[in-house]
Amino acid sequence: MINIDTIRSQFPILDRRVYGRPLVYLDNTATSQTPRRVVEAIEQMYFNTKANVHRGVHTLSQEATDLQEHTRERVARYINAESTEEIIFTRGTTEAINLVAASYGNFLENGDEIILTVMEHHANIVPWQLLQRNKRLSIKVVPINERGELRLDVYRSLFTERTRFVAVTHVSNVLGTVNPVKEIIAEAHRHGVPVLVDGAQASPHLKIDVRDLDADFYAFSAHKMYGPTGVGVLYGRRSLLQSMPPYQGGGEMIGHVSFEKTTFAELPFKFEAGTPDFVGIAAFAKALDFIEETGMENIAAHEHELLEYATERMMEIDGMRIFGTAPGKSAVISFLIGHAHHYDTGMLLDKLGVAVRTGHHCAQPLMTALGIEGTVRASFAVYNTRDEVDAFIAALHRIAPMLQ
Ligand code: 7TS
Repeated sequence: MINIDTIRSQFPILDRRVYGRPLVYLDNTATSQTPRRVVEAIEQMYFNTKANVHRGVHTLSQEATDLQEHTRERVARYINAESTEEIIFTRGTTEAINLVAASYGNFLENGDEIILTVMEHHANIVPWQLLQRNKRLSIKVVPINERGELRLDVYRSLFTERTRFVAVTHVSNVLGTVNPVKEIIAEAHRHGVPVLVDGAQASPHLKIDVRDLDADFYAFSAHKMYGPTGVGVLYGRRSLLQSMPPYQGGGEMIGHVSFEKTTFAELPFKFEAGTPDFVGIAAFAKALDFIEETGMENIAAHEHELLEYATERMMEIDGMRIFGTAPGKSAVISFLIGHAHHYDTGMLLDKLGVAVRTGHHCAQPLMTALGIEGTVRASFAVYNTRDEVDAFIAALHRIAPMLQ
């Protein structure tokens, strides 16, 4: 059980008003809000401990390095990685996926095939398409059924002897579907094919265990997990990371440099060129503290309750269409009211203090598959309340007649 008042008191932004009304923040899928302790950690670091990591003999540099490496240990524990060597800090999920595509992509050859799904975020589509500039690679796409679940029968049928990689989202940022990634990975491994899981929408809401999933790569962003912006994580299986060439070149990632020959640093530093966002990385540990203290089971149970309640009440609205009805889905509700434009709905909700996202949600192929241009999306985090759902529903009742 959670104490919602204690939780909300840690998020000062939740007290603000929009157009004179209390903010109802339902855009958590895009980014979550940040508890005070994370912002304080950033301030403390700038005021007390700002020094570049891994470079100095001096005290501040060592303290900064320790803070960064502490977060690496916390992240490894959070996803049950075997070793901190498998935790690479990036700018976010997008950069983590680009890293894998660019680096592992070197192993792909003309005629090879990659399997993606129709519900991928552009971040897990475009990096793979970029590889097609230099190689003749084909991309095969797993479709969905009417509830927004992946067609696993089709997935299984897509493998050929040229399949070299599978990249799939754990949770859809539009439909909320939680994909059976363990099963998806097991199937790929039967064909000797590695799998990247885009965990951007899973890591804030589900317990992640990369060893249980047997994932080869797992990518996520701190800013969606009550953490700071500008920090992401790529988990990679050690043996794969060891075999892969560096992504970017620069400081921190080398063993020895000469103009004749350069050697690279050990893992994970081989993939961390240049000065990282060490302040953000240090503060990210406080966001993980917040999640662990609150308890992932409590977070999931609370969000699930809000999802059920909101879904049920939304059906009161004439013409309500909800996209994504998979059992056990995550707390994301994409919808349209009759034939009203998603943008108009979102703008009117904003005027009533309710923050939702509208548009294609960086998932245009999914919109095409659904036969729509975009949706309105309400998404929940641990600090949302039933009262906020009531305010959201009241706002929908108010605007629905204006939109018909
Ligand atoms: N993958 C998924 C499934 C996502 O939902 C997002 C961001 C990303 C990757 C990219 O993450 P980033 O931190 O590197 O930007 N999704 C959204 C969204 O749904 N609305 O705004 C951002």
